[in-house]
Amino acid sequence: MALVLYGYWRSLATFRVRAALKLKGLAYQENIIDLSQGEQFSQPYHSLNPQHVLPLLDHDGLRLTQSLAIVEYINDTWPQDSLLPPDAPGKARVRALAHIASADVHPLIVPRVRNYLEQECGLDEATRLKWIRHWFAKGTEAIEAKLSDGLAGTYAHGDQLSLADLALASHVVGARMFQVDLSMAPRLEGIVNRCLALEAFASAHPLAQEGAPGR
Ligand SMILES: N[C@@H](CCC(=O)N[C@@H](CS)C(=O)NCC(=O)O)C(=O)O
Repeated sequence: MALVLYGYWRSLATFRVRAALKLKGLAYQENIIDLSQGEQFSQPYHSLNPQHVLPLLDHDGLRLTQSLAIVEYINDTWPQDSLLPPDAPGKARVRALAHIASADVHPLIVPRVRNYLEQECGLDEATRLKWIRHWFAKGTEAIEAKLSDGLAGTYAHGDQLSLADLALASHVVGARMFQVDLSMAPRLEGIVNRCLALEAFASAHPLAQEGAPGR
């Protein structure tokens, strides 16, 4: 059985999948696709993922894309210590939290969007940073409100780690990369700090990867 993850140190979506692999105790190889050099558009990677985004997980020749779909695939294939609660309302809540971070916020701050804002819309760096911080702040507010429903515990959904924690950790790590003020979200920060204290999250963290500054 071989698992090959195509990723990049800075990629928040790769962080979600890397942490899931580590939580499940799965051995994998990581192939670096350097987003800063535009390697996602290179022919070898184009032939793997014509959407030109990371991550991609190859499981014995089966190519999987989209971080949340990949995490669910991992969870279905290696079901021990499930990353989804057993009940339908719980699953819906966990997925909703994951989607705020991964589907509503993250797509607004990825390199292709930042490049478009710069090259096609002529926005300078300060305005692009304002855009990024704005969308992180809106998502953070929404997540904090949802976490205040009485169902969060040590982690986003009670005391069991879930798909939501993977997405919320990537959200907070991304927000911190762009120095977003998270003081309005003490619940979110508390949950993510507890996740990041775990070896699986700490070793999957973007700044712990080859190529990250200071490594
Ligand atoms: N919804 C996708 C997002 C994929 C995505 O945008 N990945 C970023 C890195 S985190 C990327 O590869 N960006 C390349 C680009 O924007 O050119 C997922 O969760 O996998």
